[in-house]
Amino acid sequence: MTAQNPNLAELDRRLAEKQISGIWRIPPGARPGDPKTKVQPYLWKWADVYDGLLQARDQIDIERGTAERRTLRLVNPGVPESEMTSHTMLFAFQLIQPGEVAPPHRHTMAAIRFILQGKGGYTNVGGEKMVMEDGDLILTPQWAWHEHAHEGAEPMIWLDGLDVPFVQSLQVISFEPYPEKRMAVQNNPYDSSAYGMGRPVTREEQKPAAPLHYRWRDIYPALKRLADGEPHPYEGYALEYVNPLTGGPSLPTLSCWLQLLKPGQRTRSHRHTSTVLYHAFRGSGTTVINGQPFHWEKGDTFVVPLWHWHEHASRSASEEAILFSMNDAPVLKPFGLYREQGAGESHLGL
Ligand code: 1HN
Repeated sequence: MTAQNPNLAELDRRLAEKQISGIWRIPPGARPGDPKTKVQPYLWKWADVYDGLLQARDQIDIERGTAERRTLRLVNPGVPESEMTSHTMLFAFQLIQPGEVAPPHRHTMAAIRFILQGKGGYTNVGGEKMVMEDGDLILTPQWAWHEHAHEGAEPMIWLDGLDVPFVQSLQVISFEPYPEKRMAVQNNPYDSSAYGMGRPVTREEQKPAAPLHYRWRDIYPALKRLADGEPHPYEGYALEYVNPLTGGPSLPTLSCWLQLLKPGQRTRSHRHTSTVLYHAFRGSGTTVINGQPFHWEKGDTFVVPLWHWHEHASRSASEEAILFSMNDAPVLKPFGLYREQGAGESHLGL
């Protein structure tokens, strides 16, 4: 704000020369009563993503040093210059062809993979070979070496979720290619979560610090059991993928959920200071975000920006809807910045 008083304007100018600024220069609008975000509610259609992946399949070869991943990012129209999905998180879709290897590397960003289609691909994280199946969630903790490879017959597609813009905002991005062409697969007979809550007894300490692989075949029956009970007013039926060692979120910066809406089910509206990226894994529904309806079907992806009222409704009379989601609540809660507010009754304008 430019000062009206010429003496004050002169003071501001002299201070600015010394890299000093009076707090009176902050415009009143910059101190909103409510959190404000540039991130906009938005929905990406599966047909557009899928078509883009198929075209990229024909034009991009996965190569070390150039295109290390055949990955499409979802760009939020409110933060276009960042090419990120929100101010804290990135959702991207990756396609790998039979016989290809996405070369090994590591970075200070944490990543998750949620598997969408194909068979025979695997991710190697820190030597642990995890074969990908539809609906599986696989974690790549920060600074863990990882590569993807495909021993199957048809293209594999998965959803990548990362904390890139958050790590970027802290200016602590580091990236390192693996010193060799391929990562070795650790010579242990199991992957860390093949036996649910059990851990095979081995002669040596071969186990990783925490399980990295959450299987559809385990989580889906668990979600169905949850849906035998009372629904959560704002979430329907939702499971958070927890780190069993800490009881905390999937990763230090990201929390992943799997959510079920029964046919015709609708939730009440609420808002919170975390941002959520949703991917519709099954079924169809409508999410109303600050009064604007977003209709989603299997494969669509949408963002609920922070402090935006939102409620979900299933749009099928016979089929359940399943939403996979990732949120940034873990980077808010430790600092007392997580807030949540529920509305009274549903005001879903369907
Ligand atoms: C990355 O390393 C992968 O390893 C996928 O598959 C997506 C997006 C931004 C930065 C790094 C991967 C990524 C990424």
